[in-house]
Amino acid sequence: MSNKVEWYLEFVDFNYKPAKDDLICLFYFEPDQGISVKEAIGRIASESSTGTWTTLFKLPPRMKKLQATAFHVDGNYVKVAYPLVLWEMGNMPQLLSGIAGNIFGMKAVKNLRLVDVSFPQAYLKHFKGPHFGMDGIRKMMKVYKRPLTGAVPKPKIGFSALEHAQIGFETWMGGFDFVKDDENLSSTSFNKFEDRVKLMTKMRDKAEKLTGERKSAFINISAETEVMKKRAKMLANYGWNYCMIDVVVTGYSGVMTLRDYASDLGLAIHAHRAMHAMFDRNPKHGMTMQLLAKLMRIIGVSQIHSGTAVGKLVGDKREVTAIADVLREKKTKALKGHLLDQDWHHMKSAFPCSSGGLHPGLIPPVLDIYGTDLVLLVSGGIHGHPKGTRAGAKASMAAIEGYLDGRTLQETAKSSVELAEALKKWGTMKPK
Ligand code: CAP
Ligand code: MG
Repeated sequence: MSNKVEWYLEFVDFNYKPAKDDLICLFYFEPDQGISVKEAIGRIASESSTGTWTTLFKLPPRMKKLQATAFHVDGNYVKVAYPLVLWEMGNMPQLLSGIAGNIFGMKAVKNLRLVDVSFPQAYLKHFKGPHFGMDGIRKMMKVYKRPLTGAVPKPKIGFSALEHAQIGFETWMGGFDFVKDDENLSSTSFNKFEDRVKLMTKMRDKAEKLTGERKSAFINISAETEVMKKRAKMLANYGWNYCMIDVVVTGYSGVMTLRDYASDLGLAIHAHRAMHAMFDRNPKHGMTMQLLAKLMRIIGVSQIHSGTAVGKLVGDKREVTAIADVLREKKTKALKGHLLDQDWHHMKSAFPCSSGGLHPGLIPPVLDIYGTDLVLLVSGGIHGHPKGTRAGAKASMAAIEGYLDGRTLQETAKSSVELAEALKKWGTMKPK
């Protein structure tokens, strides 16, 4: 037996040519003091695939075929190829236990960030992706040329089910398509899920009758998986076409189960990303938001929060654009340090959802970034309107219409009192 203790360098090969079915990961890494680049990337490839910290007494014969290979380094970025056979098909948690697992706690790396993953068709084909796609959702809502619009009743939690539904009614009557539950509203003593669904149904029917438009809601079913199924069933029974899930906190398995369950009931899935900033905010460590969005498109949500670049929460224009790309395109093009090439094959598109600190004055810059294929949520920015929710929604709809007609906010405000009042209160301020 040799005296060799470590075998990390066996996981590095700069001449390696990835196979067509390899899964490629792009990491940002910073070796700890005293650790060379080669040692660091060897550890990343090793610990995320087949290796451990030391050489072993006995190895089964297939090890070479299973191991990952760090094959390309560019500054602090490394690409690692993983053979398909390492992975269980259709099992997203297993994949993340490898590529997003132990390696993030290794002492040998000071910082490590999983930037993107390029999935081969052979892996993707075991997932269904979104059930409706952006076209399907537009058809369902009968909204074709403008962004879909929605709002969360604010304060975010505190209303009774009836008060909530009344605010919802005002939101719909102002011209919005959707009313959204807030991420921390599920079923509380003062606003029970069942009561909310029943009252929202009544208000929705009334609003649809009065406006002649399709109205819907993202009602939050987040809970234990069996409870989510029950809640989704109830939504379908009451004629809803959407459910909402806090996808990070309910977890990949829960979302995977609900993807099929909700689709069978005819429900689209609105994915809220609460908790994402715990792992995607530090640009040097964790995992990127564009990758979370990608994983959620693969599993099959219909839309996911993607940031505003100008609102109250983190996420700059580059990130927002990358997220929109991985959700909407048929092929995502590589972007240095941000994205890898991705062909989406059979998978339908999903909507990005821009939300957080928006008001009518910020609608033009958001649409400049996203174009019209998005779900736009303006919440505090309608309920804080000097004349109330309905006027706030009208102001936002006017801002959108004006933008699409090529008018400035000021020009549009001449024919919309509601927009004029909104601009008087907020102008184009960017909240913090
Ligand atoms: C927006 C929101 C959303 C955030 C989530 C909130 O309300 O309801 O949860 O948009 O962030 O509670 O902040 P406002 P993100 O429009 O009143 O800010 O979309 O970035 O995931
Ligand atoms: Mg919220």
